[in-house]
Amino acid sequence: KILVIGANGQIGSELVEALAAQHGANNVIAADISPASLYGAAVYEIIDVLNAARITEVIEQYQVTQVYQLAALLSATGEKAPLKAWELNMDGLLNILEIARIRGEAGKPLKVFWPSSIAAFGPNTPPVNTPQYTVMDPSTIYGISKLAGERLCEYYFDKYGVDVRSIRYPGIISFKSPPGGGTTDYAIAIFHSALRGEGYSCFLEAETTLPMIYMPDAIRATITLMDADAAKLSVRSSYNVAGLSFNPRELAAAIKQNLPAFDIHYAPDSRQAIAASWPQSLDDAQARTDWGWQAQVGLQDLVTDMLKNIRVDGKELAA
Ligand code: VAH
Repeated sequence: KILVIGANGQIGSELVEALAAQHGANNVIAADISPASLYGAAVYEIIDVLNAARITEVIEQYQVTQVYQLAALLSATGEKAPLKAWELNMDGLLNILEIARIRGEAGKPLKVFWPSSIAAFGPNTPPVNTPQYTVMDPSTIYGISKLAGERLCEYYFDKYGVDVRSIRYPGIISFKSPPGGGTTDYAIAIFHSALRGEGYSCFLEAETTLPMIYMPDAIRATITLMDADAAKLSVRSSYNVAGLSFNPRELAAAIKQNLPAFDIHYAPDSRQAIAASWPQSLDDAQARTDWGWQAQVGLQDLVTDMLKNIRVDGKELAA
């Protein structure tokens, strides 16, 4: 059985769907701190990831063998509540790693997935084709929690043999669930504005290039890594995974090709400094070598698919 904690989030909601399709809906337990609202999972439990006893109770009840720990506060939200972000992001991960250690020692091993982020890099990280191993000086509490989390994952693997696996996600673009307080979420909000026939006021500067990934590629990367042969994995901190890189100007131009009336203007806010501290593109050669990663979705396909599928205010709209 597979447990997804943070199932109501941007990644969690789609990961539950994909895992249910692969393993059968009754083998996927969707859990979040709030009641099941958005994503009609077959099996749903309320879990606060800061409550280790509750996590253990659900793992025991369903004989869980895989846990995806996705509950977190993202970059922009984290800067408004740094201590809350640190506690949730770090203690949430530590609870899962400790449970996996204890169960492993009792002969009931858990395979764990935990998301890192390009936010784990910082202003002194080489920004173009950022290597798997490099300078990492994150300047947001979210990024600091991701760097610390990566070190914890590698520590629990090396010291206790916990089979924890991780991906440094780029900015994830999707249409199924509302984004959760990220800096890269301009690239989702822009589509809502375009489809409402409104101009978009972008909170990043036109030339701020960031590594991004379309949700279907992000989900495929996650499941491929979790299904990979453990012996092939040379990285137990977190893998660089690249989708595509673009900036607001390039994204707006691609949208304009489909919706000629669309217009963008720029009103950078505090999120510009966050984005400017992150890389522009990633070297994901290690993921390609170890577990066959290969991005499939480029900018034109992403724009076409988003315009076709995004629901603005719950209404289907002809793109
Ligand atoms: C954020 N979408 O903006 C998340 C992600 C790389 C960005 O971590 O915080």
